[in-house]
Amino acid sequence: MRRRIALVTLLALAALGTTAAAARGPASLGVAEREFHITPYAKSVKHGAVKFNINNLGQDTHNLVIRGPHHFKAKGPDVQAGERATFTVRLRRRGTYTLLCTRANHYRLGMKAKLEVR
Ligand SMILES: [Cu+2]
Repeated sequence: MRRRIALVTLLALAALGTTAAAARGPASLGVAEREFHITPYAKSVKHGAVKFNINNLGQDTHNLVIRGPHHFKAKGPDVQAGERATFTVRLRRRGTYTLLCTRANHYRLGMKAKLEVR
């Protein structure tokens, strides 16, 4: 019985969290890209909609692909050297995600970073 009450409380808290996030709009996360690194400006974001503000500080075109739990994958735009772009994605599940660039061999050269979704 006590376990059931705890579960109901958890569900109620989860519902509150979702409503609050929807009211605020997407969280923003800056991401710098250059040869050959991806640098998110925070290590974690709250689950829900996230607006990635991508800044290509390098000399090559880069993109932003997001991989996450349960085969989640989202592909953002190509960003030309010196340009910025935004990419809004709903990250519904908590867990460890990977931000990467899939252009040419950039991933193997090091263009990947972890992002925790809490
Ligand atoms: Cu790249």
